[in-house]
Amino acid sequence: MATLSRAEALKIISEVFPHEPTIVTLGATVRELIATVGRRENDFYVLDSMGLPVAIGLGIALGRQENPEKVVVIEGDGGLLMGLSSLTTVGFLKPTNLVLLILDNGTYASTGGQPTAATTTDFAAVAAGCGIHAATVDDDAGFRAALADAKAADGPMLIRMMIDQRSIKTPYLLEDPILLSAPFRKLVGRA
Ligand SMILES: Cc1ncc(C[n+]2csc(CCOP(=O)(O)OP(=O)(O)O)c2C)c(N)n1
Ligand SMILES: [Mg+2]
Repeated sequence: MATLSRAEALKIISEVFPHEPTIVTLGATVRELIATVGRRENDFYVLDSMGLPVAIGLGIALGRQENPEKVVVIEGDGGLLMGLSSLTTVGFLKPTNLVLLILDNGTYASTGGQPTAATTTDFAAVAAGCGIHAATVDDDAGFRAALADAKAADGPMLIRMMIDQRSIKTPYLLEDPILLSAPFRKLVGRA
């Protein structure tokens, strides 16, 4: 049973991966990350391009193969379902520096809590079937242990992090996406 909220999960992720290039999905997850952790130059906010974070993370990871730092993707269950086919390419190309973190609340929480097919889909089994090392975790200790594994892993890893339905109220992010992504582009451009 999930015991952590999305904001609590995001805080733990930011503690384990404070400086790594991080592709952050859309909707409330972006706003909660900014509200709980603040803006970081290593975060790329995907905003409304639902389903693309894994593909974006894969491209960035492939471009940094000689850099030991991990590239982290934070995706929701609904977003992963939309971009599920990207997992086959991750398993095919196996970038050693890619970490996929799926915050699974079983719903499209950002748009009203409609249930997703994640409730009947075993993401860890799907990832394993694609050739990606994977784990499912549902509490603080499990999150931290799996994140430590992913940080040390010699290959791509997917962690399905079961979270509860709690959301925090946050203001909309209405800035120009080009300007918003400038610090991240500068960071990966020089690394
Ligand atoms: C192509 C597309 N369809 C729909 C949306 C609207 N939308 C924004 S966030 C979201 C839900 C995302 O669900 P999930 O990835 O599970 O994240 P959660 O909100 O549950 O944290 C939807 C449907 C969108 N941005 N793009
Ligand atoms: Mg969700």
